[in-house]
Amino acid sequence: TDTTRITDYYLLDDLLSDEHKMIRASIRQAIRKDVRPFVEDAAQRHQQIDGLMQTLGEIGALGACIPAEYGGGGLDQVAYGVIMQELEAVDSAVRSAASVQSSLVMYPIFMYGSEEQKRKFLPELASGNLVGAFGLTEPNHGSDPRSMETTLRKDGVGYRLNGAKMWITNAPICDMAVVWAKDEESRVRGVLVQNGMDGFTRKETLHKWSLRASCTGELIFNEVYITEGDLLLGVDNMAGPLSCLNSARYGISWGVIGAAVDCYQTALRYALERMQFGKPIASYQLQQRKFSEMLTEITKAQLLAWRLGVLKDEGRASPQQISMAKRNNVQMALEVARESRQILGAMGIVGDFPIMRHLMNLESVSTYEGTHDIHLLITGQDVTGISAF
Ligand code: TGC
Ligand code: FAD
Repeated sequence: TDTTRITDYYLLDDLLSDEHKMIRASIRQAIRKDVRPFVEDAAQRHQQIDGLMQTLGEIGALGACIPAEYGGGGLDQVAYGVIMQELEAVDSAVRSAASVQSSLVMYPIFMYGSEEQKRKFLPELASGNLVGAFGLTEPNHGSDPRSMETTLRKDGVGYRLNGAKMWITNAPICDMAVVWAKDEESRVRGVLVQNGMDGFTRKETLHKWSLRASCTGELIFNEVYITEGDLLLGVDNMAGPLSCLNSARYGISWGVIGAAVDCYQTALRYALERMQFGKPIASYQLQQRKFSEMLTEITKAQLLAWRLGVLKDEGRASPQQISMAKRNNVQMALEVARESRQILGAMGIVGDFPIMRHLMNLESVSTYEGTHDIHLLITGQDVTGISAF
């Protein structure tokens, strides 16, 4: 038996349908052929992967849960999770691209947009012909988006959008963005901003040590004219952006397992071959403890993600349950990446292996979509009934 292949220790595949397994196999095969060969170079050069969104569209990795009539996959939540896991096994930047497009751009248009907006944007986003971005975070408001300063002011029959969003995935290359702003009654409104609108500019954030194969940047609005048709009329409070986060955070809870497994398998293969003191390093108890603990934590994370997916499919997953899984699984993946890097010794720091890249990526994943601390406070509030924010 090739022990490095065993990462489904509790035979959780039995919990997946044949369709889930088929989707996983097809995404795995495509992503490893069409994207993985280019990831390391893109990350080293701090450039996004050429044509990534279109590739993701072609292989069916965008809008998995959006109905087929709008170009989506019409799949269930577990299928979405399985897809995210395959993407993040390659690189968190790849999963990030799909998370933003599917959960943060397509989802709000589907949930809160008009029929016209759905028909106009969803098929183009699903195919990857359009790249979307999600603007919630601002320079002065990250964990506390409710205090946002971006405004939507009435101007004749339309509105004027002013403000700035920061740390926005795909901002520099986006064709359109779902942007959250406060109107004059302090209601939180969703606005569809398109590239080319007067007063809308984008700026790239440089020198990142993390998610280097993904581009991040600012969205800046200076008196951008917005019509009624550019607004998402189905929501006017924080539940709008926060509901999108539920979907993306859920995807991350699956995705990071992919990154963790990639690190674990790499380290195990290495430890079985690397000889020190005349024996493979995998034969030493200290290293075996690391592998045992990593596999235990991976297995617990798999169970959490799978169960959350089932609850989500039944419409029973609470935001607080999603927070618990996002926080736990990202922390698990970070620890697995760190341990795996140690096991490779000096070899752990070079790009010949994917571990350091995963490790650096996961630092961002632990911050975005709600920080490690914020998710703990969400659980704390749920347990005690007292907000500690
Ligand atoms: P709070 O007063 O608790 O709630 C305000 C209203 O929203 C409702 N709500 C939710 N609805 C749906 N889903 C959720 N998860 C919800 N959480 C709260 C709530 O019921 C209430 O509704 P109503 O009708 O009673 O008014 O909200 P708060 O302002 O005190 O904030 C709570 C807090 C801190 C948990 C929230 O602000 C938060 O989650 N902060 C973290 C910010 C965050 O996660 N930002 C992510 C930005 S996007 C991103 O990072 C993309 S990375 C993309 C990638 O590359 O993958
Ligand atoms: P802050 O909120 O300033 O937090 C700083 C520290 O203080 C953290 O450790 C936090 O846990 C802690 N803290 C904050 N409040 C409390 C409290 N009440 N109690 C205890 N500790 C607290 N945002 C988008 O809208 N769209 C995107 O596409 C997007 N993509 C991103 C891509 C990358 C690569 C990164 C790094 C971020 C991205 N973000 C995006 C932003 C991300 O969501 C924020 O960085 C995140 O929400 C945290 O906000 P902040 O960085 O301002 O940190």
